Amino acid sequence: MKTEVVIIGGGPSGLLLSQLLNRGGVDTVVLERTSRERVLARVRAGILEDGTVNLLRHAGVGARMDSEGLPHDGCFLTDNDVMVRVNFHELTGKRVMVYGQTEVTHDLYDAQDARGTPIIHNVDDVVINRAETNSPFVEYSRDGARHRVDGRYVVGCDGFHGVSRRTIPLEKRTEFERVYPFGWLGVLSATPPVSQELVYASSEHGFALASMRSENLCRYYVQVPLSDNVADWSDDRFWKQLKMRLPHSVAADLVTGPSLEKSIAPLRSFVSEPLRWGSLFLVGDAAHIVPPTGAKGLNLAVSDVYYLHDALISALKKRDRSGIDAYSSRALTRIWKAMRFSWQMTTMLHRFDDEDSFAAQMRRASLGHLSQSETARRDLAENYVGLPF
Ligand code: RFL
Ligand code: PHB
Repeated sequence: MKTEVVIIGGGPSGLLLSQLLNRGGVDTVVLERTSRERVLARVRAGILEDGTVNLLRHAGVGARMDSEGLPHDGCFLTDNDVMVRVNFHELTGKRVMVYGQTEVTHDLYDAQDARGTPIIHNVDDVVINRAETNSPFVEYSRDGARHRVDGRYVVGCDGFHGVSRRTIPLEKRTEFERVYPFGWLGVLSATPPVSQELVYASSEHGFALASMRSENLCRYYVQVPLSDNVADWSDDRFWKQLKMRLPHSVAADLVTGPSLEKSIAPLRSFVSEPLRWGSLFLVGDAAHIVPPTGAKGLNLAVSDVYYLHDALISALKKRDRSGIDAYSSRALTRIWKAMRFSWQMTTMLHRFDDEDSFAAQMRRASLGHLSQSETARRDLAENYVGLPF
């Protein structure tokens, strides 16, 4: 098979890149390790930045998001019973959209099907060959046979555990990493949200987040030790812990119900630089991971896609390579700012096991400052709604 851009990974970044390239007249082939059903069964991000919302509209996949998504003007940060509201809209003129990653991915699959783009599922043993040259090709196994796709460029959208990043020789890249000593236990439940807006709750019992997917579907998280397993957490234990961590006035309205999904995700900050090796580019979680506290992961993948789709269209249709030459440094400038914000939110809101008494006072002082300073709230709001692409 021959195409212009081979995309490895059919998650949100691979599908959005493919959709934008196709609309710009560029042919793509998408290779995905699992089935469509498994990609759509992952419960992940829930918050879309203003720029993400606009790019999805521009890609022709905004209709269902605009009718079913919930625009949010602000959120709450709390320290035990003290609550601070950050009004994004008043402070920045922008809002975020509550619309699940699963739904975004669903809309992208529908749009790609309508265009007839080849999305090949259940591929194994993907190998990227001659990535450093102008004639790369990708091999994979499917249905007991080995296949080959040739392209002018290859883009790795295959997440943190994919093959693309590891195809770049270690001596050609630098990794930066911070692993946090806790994870998030997430529960999805068909119950009405405890609050109209998200609540990021810091408490002496640890962090909790009250989020949602719709008027009758909630997503809640509690900070847990890395050694915990999902089996350690009955629904009952989860609801009790959540209640203890939310402010009393919020917890009083909590409606509980059976969990529809329950999973634990470790928290990590990670960047691999640069995002290009010859004809191979990295996008999204394949190149960087943020802890979920600032809701930045999917949104960062989308800003990478924004820079790269434009650059690839210019390179392939106008023979202008300046965009692909600048891609890595342009994307990394924004990535590091989101890294900083996610790390700061994580540090400000979580309890660290080995922390001293000073750390708890710093958290308290950060939230106290936020409640008193409009400048501090504006800074948080500006980062939360998303820095410009
Ligand atoms: P994905 O979604 O991991 O997709 C990668 C795809 O590549 C496939 N793949 C391969 N395909 C072919 N060959 C191989 N060798 C392959 N290896 C892997 C995989 O099967 C998969 O389909 O990466 P992508 O597209 O870059 O998207 C990134 C986002 O998924 C991620 O950043 C967000 O989910 C992070 N995140 C959040 N981001 C936000 O912007 N806002 C949020 O509110 C938010 N909340 C979250 C989150 C992530 C979480 N977890 C579970 C890590 C909440 C949680 C709990
Ligand atoms: C979610 O709804 O899954 C969610 C929302 C905000 C975050 C992280 C996750 O910061």
